[in-house]
Amino acid sequence: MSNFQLSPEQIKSYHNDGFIIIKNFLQKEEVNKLYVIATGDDTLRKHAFDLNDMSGKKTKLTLWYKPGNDAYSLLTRSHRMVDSVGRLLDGDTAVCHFHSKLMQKEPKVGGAWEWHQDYGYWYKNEFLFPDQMMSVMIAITEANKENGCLQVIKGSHKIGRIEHGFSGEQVGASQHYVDLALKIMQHVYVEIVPGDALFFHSNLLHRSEANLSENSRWSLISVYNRAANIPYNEPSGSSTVPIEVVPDEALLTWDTGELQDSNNFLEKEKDEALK
Ligand SMILES: O=C(O)CCC(=O)C(=O)O
Repeated sequence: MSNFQLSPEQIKSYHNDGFIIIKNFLQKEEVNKLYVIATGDDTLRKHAFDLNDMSGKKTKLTLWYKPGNDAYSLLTRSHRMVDSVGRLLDGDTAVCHFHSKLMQKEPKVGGAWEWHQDYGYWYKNEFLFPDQMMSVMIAITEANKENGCLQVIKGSHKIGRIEHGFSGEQVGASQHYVDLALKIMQHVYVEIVPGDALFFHSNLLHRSEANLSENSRWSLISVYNRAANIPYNEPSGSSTVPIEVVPDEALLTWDTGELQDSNNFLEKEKDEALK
């Protein structure tokens, strides 16, 4: 999708609902290239860790802070991503990359995520402005109800930050508030196909169920922040470094490949912060 630009209606939907889905955000060849690189990527595998859900099922993920010239980062740094995020975030300082993660929800074993707001995690990093933070999920494989696609509560970002407590190795939002939200707001299953993108606000309530299907559910989630939204308790430093934007064609035309150790990975055993 060359020269992509969000429409005023899409921007309005994001503010009303807390999310937008952009179909075919990536071309088929782009998502195929990402899939081929991701499934053979030794660095990705080396830095992957498991996160237990409440029932002990494991979700595998690899998280890095520093975008480089690997295939995932060329997408994260692409004009269409950074420009879209810049149109959705509050504020006017530079768009920065906080972190990206490759979610590897494997058949039969891939675990669930409890209802949470991402800002439920990031609040403890002492970011002050949730409207200046958001995530973009890119489907690398199909995501549907059977393999544990993301679920969201439409409009729940307007509630503001909800209290979070520990839930297994994850952080979960107060069930009482989730139940109240579900009384009046729509529960949406985000069923998407490879190349589709979901842009969502840091306070949008979301969850996913375990992957009980025969198929993997892989996705790339990149998190963005405004340069002025300084985290006072976040050691990586990445979230206030302006992104060096690359053209949309870079993913297909540049000589690119796997992640590098220089991407600065989160190692679960060394670091308590999971996001
Ligand atoms: O990929 C999923 O199933 C859920 C991921 C998620 O909720 C998150 O990373 O905040």
